[in-house]
Amino acid sequence: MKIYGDLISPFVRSCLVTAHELGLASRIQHVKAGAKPTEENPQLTRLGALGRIPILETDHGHAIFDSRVIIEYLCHISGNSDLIPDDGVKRFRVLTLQALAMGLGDTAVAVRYETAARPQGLQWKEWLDRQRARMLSAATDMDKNWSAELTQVNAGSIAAAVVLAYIDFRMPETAWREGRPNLAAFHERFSARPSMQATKLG
Ligand SMILES: N[C@@H](CCC(=O)N[C@@H](CS)C(=O)NCC(=O)O)C(=O)O
Repeated sequence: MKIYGDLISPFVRSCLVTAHELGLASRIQHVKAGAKPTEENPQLTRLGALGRIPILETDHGHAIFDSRVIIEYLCHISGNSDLIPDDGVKRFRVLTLQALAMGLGDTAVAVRYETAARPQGLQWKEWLDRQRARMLSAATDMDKNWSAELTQVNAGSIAAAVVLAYIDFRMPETAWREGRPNLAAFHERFSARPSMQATKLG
């Protein structure tokens, strides 16, 4: 199977980290494909109308997206129920942490587009302020309320580690560690995992 996308995308990297954690990495070909906010990439829209990354192409030629569905697919084909547990309480805690982290990722990517891609003079300061405040609120929530889930390897902790690394890479001025010792310690510990090292940015 193939995963299309650029590793810098936190959504692409989350899928690849998941593949490593599941022992599936050798079965996946990573096809480098970029998605710009103002340009269609026909290689991507051939597979999925939205033309966003990541897209997974199965060995049967079916396209699967978005990242959360790809992650669920990878868990499904490997018969793994640790990354997304079956047990109801655990399952929805993990999926909600994943939604929190991916929501932080959506916000960070939107801020990146607004600051790096949108022409100067057209940028919307109040909107940027709100997105930056939202990013810090999400980090505070992770620091305070998710320590049990963040000590495990699951779909939520993978997304959290990857999205925080994206923020460090793209917007290092974001002081998300300040006053958030639990999250900072989580990130340092998780970043040392072989799955993170094998998909390192930069
Ligand atoms: N919810 C999607 C988000 C994917 C996404 O926003 N990808 C970005 C790259 S980080 C993209 O394709 N941007 C190009 C565009 O939106 O036109 C997922 O989880 O896969």
